Amino acid sequence: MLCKKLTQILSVLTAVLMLSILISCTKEAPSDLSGESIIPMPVSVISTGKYFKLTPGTDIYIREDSEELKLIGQYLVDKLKLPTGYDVDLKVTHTKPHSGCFVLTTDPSKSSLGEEGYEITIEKRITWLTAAKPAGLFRGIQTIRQLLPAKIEAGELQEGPWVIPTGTITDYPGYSYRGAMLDVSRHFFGGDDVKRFTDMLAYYKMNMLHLHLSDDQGWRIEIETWPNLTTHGGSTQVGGGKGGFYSQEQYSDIVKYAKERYITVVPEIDMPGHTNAALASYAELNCDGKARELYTGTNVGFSTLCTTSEVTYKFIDDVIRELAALTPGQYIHIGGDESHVTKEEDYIQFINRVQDIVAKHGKQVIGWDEIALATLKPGAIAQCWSNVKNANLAVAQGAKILMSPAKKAYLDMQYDKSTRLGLHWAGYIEVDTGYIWDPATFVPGVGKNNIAGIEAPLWSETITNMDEIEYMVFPRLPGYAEIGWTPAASRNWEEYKMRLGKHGERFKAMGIDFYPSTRVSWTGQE
Ligand code: TNX
Repeated sequence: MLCKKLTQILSVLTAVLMLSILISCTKEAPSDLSGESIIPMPVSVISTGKYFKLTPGTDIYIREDSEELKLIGQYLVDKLKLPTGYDVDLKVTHTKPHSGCFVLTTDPSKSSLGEEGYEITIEKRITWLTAAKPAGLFRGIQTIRQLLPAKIEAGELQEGPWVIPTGTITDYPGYSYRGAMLDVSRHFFGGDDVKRFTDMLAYYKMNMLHLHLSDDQGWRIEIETWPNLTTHGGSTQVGGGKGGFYSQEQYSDIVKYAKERYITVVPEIDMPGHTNAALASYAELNCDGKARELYTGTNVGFSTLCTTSEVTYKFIDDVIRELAALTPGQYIHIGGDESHVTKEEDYIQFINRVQDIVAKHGKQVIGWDEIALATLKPGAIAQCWSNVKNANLAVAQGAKILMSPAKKAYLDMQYDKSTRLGLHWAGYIEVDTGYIWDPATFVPGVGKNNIAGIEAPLWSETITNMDEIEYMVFPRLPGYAEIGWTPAASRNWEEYKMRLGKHGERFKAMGIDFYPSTRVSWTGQE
């Protein structure tokens, strides 16, 4: 009798145990690929309902023995090795991959994916990543990172399991220019900070890093023919700190780091206004021949190069020549904003001449929207930040527009009245405000065909260190990345905020000090 009861109890217990194992297994193994929180949202996701699991034997296969593919493969190896503790190897081979492996292939017949598109087919045994070009493989790796548990981003050993739901993702960007700007002039940020910033852009598939290298408060890039620009002009910053600058070697190291992440650095030398640091370094750049004092305040619009003097153009020719030699990308940004003390006719003549100098050194011009007052050269891009009339003027001249409307896309704008960093001259930009807009309809008369893409600038009058950069950049940056990548018809705040909420854990795993906006519910937050 007792024995029978015991057997009954035991069998109930076994059933409960089995059930809980089953439940915990399903929990450990997400099997709906289309329910994953990928940012930017891919163009197409098809779920096949099973899951792929990394194993201690997981390796990365590449099919071509090229330095470029090896670097990409190694990047994925490095992302997986430490947190999983698995001995992940890079294998250059055509042999059949074993279970748990990733296979990375470039396939020119997939040209419809474009320069940066990719396709991921996740099967139970193997994950296949294919792209027409290496850049596409790199973008696809970011998706793979986001498909793995958030702790894959932790800098130390974590517990598995490491699973990805099966299915197929086909993905490519809507705009070819998707970037952010870092102002390293108002406050200087060293190479390591810029690299960390670059990694953040890479994670969200951005491809352009605009560095604002000169302004009234500091000149940050070594120019060998005009050495005082940095020794004197780079010696301070807003608030009077010691400033700093990049030697050409240090700068090249940043450019290389970005290039390895398929990110193009766009260097900006702001002129003819925003030039006090240069005017303080060389007396001959001033119309009155007198060097200015260094400036550590935050006013704008008070400085100008002497646009009517030939020395100025010799100076610009030297600067652009040296900068172009350090720049593998096609663009040089010439600023051109807020030249309030330059006469309009002088400004126009100046911008026209500087465009010729940039062209002579083999590069294309980007400038803030005011440059549309001049005669834009073919290929020039006007960066629309404030004046929509200028954007229309630029389009009328056949130029493309880079969309950075301050009201929507300025990372230095405060989230709300209580934000202790940043400015609010263009308004407060909560995370939803930053997300809910479409570049292709924002300026009447400027449509998708006129637009090169989108850029979110971080001006640094109030930003002094990496923590503060992170606080202003996150959680807004992923939204700008999505606007630049994902078709407008697939973007919806209510849905996006759920995905963003899940990225809170990723920010934490990466040690990112983000603003925990109350408009998003952050999962994994105590
Ligand atoms: C306007 S945006 C500026 C910058 C300031 C910024 C502060 C633009 C082209 N010029 O000089 O840093 O506002 O938000």
